[in-house]
Amino acid sequence: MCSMLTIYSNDHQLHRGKFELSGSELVPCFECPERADLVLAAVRKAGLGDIVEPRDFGLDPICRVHDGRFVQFLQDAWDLWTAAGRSCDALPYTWAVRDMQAQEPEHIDGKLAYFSFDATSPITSGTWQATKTSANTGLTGAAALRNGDACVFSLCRPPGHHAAVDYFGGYCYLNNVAIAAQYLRDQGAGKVAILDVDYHHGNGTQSIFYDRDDVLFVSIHGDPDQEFPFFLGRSAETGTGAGRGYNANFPLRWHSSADEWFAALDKATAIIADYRPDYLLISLGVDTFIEDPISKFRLTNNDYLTMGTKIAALGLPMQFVLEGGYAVGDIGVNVANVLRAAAEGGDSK
Ligand code: FKS
Ligand code: ZN
Repeated sequence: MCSMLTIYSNDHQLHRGKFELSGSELVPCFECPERADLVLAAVRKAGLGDIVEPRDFGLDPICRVHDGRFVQFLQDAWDLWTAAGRSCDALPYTWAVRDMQAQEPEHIDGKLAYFSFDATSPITSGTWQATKTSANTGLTGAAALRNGDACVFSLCRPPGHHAAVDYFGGYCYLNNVAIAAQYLRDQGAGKVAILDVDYHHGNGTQSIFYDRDDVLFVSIHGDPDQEFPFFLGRSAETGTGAGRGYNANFPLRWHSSADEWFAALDKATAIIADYRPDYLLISLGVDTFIEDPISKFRLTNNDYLTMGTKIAALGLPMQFVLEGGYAVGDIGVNVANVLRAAAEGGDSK
């Protein structure tokens, strides 16, 4: 049994997108502030341990992962958007593909396109502040691990696992789990493993660490032949250069059962155990839930207890970093179930 430290800030409420495009209709954003509010309430109710505010780490640990021009763009985007006379959320509408020239244009519409890969991630007046605090929420959790905490939960919002070195998308702007992993390395950790259990492939995290052997990335997710983000996440993607063999993808078809999901988890945890990392970071999305409105797996409330138990059985210091989950009525219960079971199985040191 270990006590679970939670890191949380109200700053996430500053990021409140209005609409996203869904099957050619504009619908209210699935990634809404209520998600984090409900997770916080469930964590409180479960009495898992202390809940603290994030510290401010400044831009340096962010820029250890992300391109400086991209970070500057995220800070400037809303002002450039309003200067262009716009008032609703900022969204890109075109992208540089294949034989086009990927270079940063002058106009905000071009910059939005250059620094993104999809149109589901609105930039609003409070997006940068919420995003920066979300990264600090991950960093504060990583610092707690470094200080000897065995179980930590970074209640991040906006999420991060789709954001790469220099592009945002999939509701993600900065890659919280990657920034935390890099921070652990910079603070002297030898090896870090990232297990991504969100329904969607963590393309950003994979891309950031793809050529490295010091951070292992393992993901279970909807098959990219059927599911967002479509262009990364296949099982043949195993890493490149020094990183060859340090990336593992377990894509599963739509409507896969909980048994199939847990069979993949067993393979994923075996790879992590073999790697013998100093720390385990978990990109925790609960959009694998049977009632999730945008996803097609079939996990139930109790399956999240099993998930927590199996992750804790690795016996590693662990940091959970919140990613997706859109069945708002159940997001709190499902996240708290993973954390409670993980804390029960966790090391007491
Ligand atoms: C319905 C299609 C939605 C975008 C899906 C983004 C998923 C985001 C996530 C994260 F953890 F990052 F939040 N397509 N209109 O759940 O992976
Ligand atoms: Zn997801």
